[in-house]
Formats: sequence, C-alpha cells, structure tokens
Amino acid sequence: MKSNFKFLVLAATCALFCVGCEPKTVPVGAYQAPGTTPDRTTVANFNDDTANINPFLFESGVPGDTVTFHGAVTVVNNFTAPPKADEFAVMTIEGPGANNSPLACHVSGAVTDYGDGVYPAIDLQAQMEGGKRYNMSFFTGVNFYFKTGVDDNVKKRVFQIPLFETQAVPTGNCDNSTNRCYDHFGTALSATNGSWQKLSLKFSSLTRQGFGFPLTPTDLSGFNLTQVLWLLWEEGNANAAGTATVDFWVDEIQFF
Ligand SMILES: [Ca+2]
Ligand SMILES: [Ca+2]
Repeated sequence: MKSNFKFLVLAATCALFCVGCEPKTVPVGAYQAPGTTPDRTTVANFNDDTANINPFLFESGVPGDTVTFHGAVTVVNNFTAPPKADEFAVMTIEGPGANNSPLACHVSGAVTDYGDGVYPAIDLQAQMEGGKRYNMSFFTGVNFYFKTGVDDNVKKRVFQIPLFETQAVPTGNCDNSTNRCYDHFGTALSATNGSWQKLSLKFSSLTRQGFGFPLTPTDLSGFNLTQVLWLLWEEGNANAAGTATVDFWVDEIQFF
C-alpha cells in the first residue's frame, strides 16, 4: 500500500512538473526525485552557502505536500554554565563538501564535561519544519555524509531523530522531571579521521536505549514517523571529566 501511495504521488508530481513524461517508466516504489525538478528529497546540502532546509522538501499530509516552515540546520550550545558544564561550538559552511559537492556544514568547538551526570553535548539539528513536527512517513530512511577531523577526540558521537514524545517540554511533550526524556531513536557514529563516510540509515534500523517512556509502535515507523522534530548529530564526552575537541562535518542530507 505504501508503495502504491508513493507511485501515485510520484505520478502526480510527474504530471505537474514534467509534462509529457510517461508515469509508467517510473520504477514503482522508488521515489527518484533527485533527478527531477524540483528536488523533493534533499533535506539540506549547503551548496548555496546557506544552512537552509530545502523549501521543496516533501512532507506527508500537509498543504501542497511540502514543508511549511522549512527551517535551517543549526548548532545548539545549551549547557554553558561552568563549572557544571560548558559547551562552545560554531557552525560554518565550508568547502570542499562531500561527494564532489562544493560546500558542507562544519561544526567546531569544544565541550567540557565535569563528570557530574550533566552530559553536556554539542547538538547539530536539521529542523525540517523549523522545530515543529514534521511528517516523514512518506520516506523509508535518510542518507548523509559524515566526517570527523583528526583532532576530534570526543568519547561519544550519535545520530538521532528526536520525536515530540521523546523530547522534553516545551519543544516536545516529555516531562523532564521523570528523567525519561531524550531516549530518541538513533545510532552511534564512528570517527572517520578526516575522510567522508556515507551513511544510509533506514528508519526501522534506528533504536532507543530503553530508559524512555514506551512508544507505540515500538520502532520508528507508523505514528512515530509523523512526530519528528528534527534530525540530530551530537558529540559529547559521555560523562567523562575533561575537555574534548569537537570537529565534525555533515553534508548531502537526503531522505529516501
Ligand atoms: Ca554539499
Ligand atoms: Ca547541548
């Protein structure tokens, strides 16, 4: 049924944007928008020297099937109160980018962890709907390129997809006093020592740690896919005391 839906949407898109083409030539179940105009699957590629979300990005069940607020990719330093925790990172658009593209997103700085259970971490967020809920149930997974500099020596790197239910109030709906928030679907990332690495992650392959409130369904599918706040790349020192250097790159973020 999902494949049929994709085919129908693709056929409709084709009718709108490529008059004269034959819908029957489109492979069923594969949304090959990167070769079409406009690009409906790229989240952000930074090649226009901005961190903006692609304004043509597909979204299920909203007017025009297109993101409404199309936010930006932003870096968050939310624990900046030594001696409890200290984060400092900046985001710049720099080249060369991944996969022979001109530009990419570069996050550099430092995080100081005092080993006191605060878990400071540098967050890079791709806010498809400007921080509001994004319905990505049309898609199966996400591709992106990731690179860490040789000087990056944090103890923990993750990619996660925060949902309205797993993110704390006020952005999300989780009561932070329960200590059960931030158990997002995600996966660990490895250092790449200065080389670009392409990751292709099916949503269904992402997992939670287990300390958070149960979700229905239990995997990143169905209703959960309609409650996405942003895509998140995070680096921290995992409660190990000390200052670590943060130096990572993200590029060519695209749903499939
Ligand atoms: Ca790029
Ligand atoms: Ca943080």
